[in-house]
Amino acid sequence: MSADLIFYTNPISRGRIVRWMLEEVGAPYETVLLDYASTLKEAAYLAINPMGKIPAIVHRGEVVTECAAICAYLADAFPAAGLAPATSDRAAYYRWLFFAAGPVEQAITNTSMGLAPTEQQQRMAGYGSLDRVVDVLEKAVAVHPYVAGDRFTAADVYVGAQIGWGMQFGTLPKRDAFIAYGERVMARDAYKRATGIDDALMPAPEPASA
Ligand SMILES: N[C@@H](CCC(=O)N[C@@H](CS)C(=O)NCC(=O)O)C(=O)O
Repeated sequence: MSADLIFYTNPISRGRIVRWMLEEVGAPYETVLLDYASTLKEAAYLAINPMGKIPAIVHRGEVVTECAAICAYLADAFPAAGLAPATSDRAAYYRWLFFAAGPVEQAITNTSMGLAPTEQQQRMAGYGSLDRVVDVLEKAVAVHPYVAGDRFTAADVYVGAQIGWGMQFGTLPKRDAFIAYGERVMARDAYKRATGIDDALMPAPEPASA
């Protein structure tokens, strides 16, 4: 019988965000590793995610894709982990989760591809400009210890991963608020466990040629 919760990933991918969330939740899951050059675009996986992208999860037969959606879904599916605020208290939680998955992600991607909207285009681009996004994100993580208040939630997994990787790859500036927030969320045991698992799955480096 197949597992209740299946995780499709590759250690060199956004799947690391979902691994972190899975480790926060603490439910058992089966990992299926996919290869960029082959299995990711084969029919068996396209039947799960027709985008041919990772990560994805299948929980009790239901597919969830998109990292931010997976984080929110897992928080709701496993309420004992306490990773979602009460439904009456989700304003900041939804706001910053979607802000990170939309404007932040798009601004970082476009900028790293050398695309910068003109002032006119910024009105149409959902993120406006990278500078504006960075300023708003900085304030969002500086008000409270966590992005939705005093308690760590699934939104911190996603926002924390965006900020951590953004600073690591130089796509976000190393502002004090980002550094302090990044250190806070990445100090979590679940983050360290997830990183350890994915690091151990990394391909061995090519031997240096003589
Ligand atoms: N919006 C998606 C992005 C997923 C994505 O682009 N995944 C990359 C790896 S980080 C991928 O699968 N790329 C392989 C490809 O497009 O062929 C999410 O948040 O999950």
